[in-house]
Amino acid sequence: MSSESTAYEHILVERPAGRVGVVRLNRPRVLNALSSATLREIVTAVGELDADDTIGAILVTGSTRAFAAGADVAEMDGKSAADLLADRRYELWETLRRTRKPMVAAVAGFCLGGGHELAMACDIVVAAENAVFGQPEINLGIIPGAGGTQRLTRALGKSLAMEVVLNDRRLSADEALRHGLVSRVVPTERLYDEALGLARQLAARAPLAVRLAKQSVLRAGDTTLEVGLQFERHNFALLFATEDQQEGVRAFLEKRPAVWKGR
Ligand code: CO8
Repeated sequence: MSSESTAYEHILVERPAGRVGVVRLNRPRVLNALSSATLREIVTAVGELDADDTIGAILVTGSTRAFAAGADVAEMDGKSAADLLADRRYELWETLRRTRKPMVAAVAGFCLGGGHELAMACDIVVAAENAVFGQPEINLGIIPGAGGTQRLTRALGKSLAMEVVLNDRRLSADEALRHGLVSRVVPTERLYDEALGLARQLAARAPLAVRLAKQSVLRAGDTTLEVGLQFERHNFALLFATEDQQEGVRAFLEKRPAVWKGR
């Protein structure tokens, strides 16, 4: 595995073979709490990987003990409503939402508050058996502020989302799997390899089709069925203008693996 050292302070960015970029949260002393600086680094790194033609998928992960235990509570001390309203972090979350390449979150240990919102901002979540998901903001007298009430309700339905958000109900990896918050649960020691394998599979697929597939699936969560179907149909037709579509059909008929160009 080749890796590249970076100038980041709170995260590590690696480029293992297989067109995958890895963003690893690296603040072990505070369970990878998402300080403003950490979030900025994550979004910068994801943006760089998203713009890098040699990368096809992005893996976001933490440590075995914690994916991320939430926003950095120490930073909240003394903050006013005006500070929060002026906070540029919302733009960072928006930037993350516009990432074109598929993002896989590999989650072990605590995945709470803003950490949980970060995982939910990714496209696929792979959980280790020891993962714990939750939105404990209510204990601080606040509520989730980076999509928790919205994405969680879409994933879990109203009743369970209410328990999680209003009453700090924590979900185990198996519960998260049962409710569709994650797509697979793996032994904790296998998490990185499994998630990396999945990211590599995504990275090996036709890039333009992956991009439009991601956009189409995301659209399902925020529009009517009619508009979503139109969006899908448009993207479906658009892909017939690509070289990769022709290559995909030809390769199938010639019984050989397709060679994707991302054109
Ligand atoms: N922020 C800052 N420090 C933290 C955080 C955090 N979120 N979580 C843990 N730490 C620190 C602890 O203070 C402790 O530091 P120290 O050793 O100096 O005392 C160290 O990490 C280890 O933690 P614990 O000793 O508490 O470890 P435990 O195993 O006993 O407990 C828990 C682990 C259950 C995760 C516990 O640490 C905890 O409850 N943490 C706080 C979780 C929380 O409330 N998260 C929500 C924060 S609010 C939020 O996320 C709003 C999101 C808004 C969107 C914007 C996001 C950028």
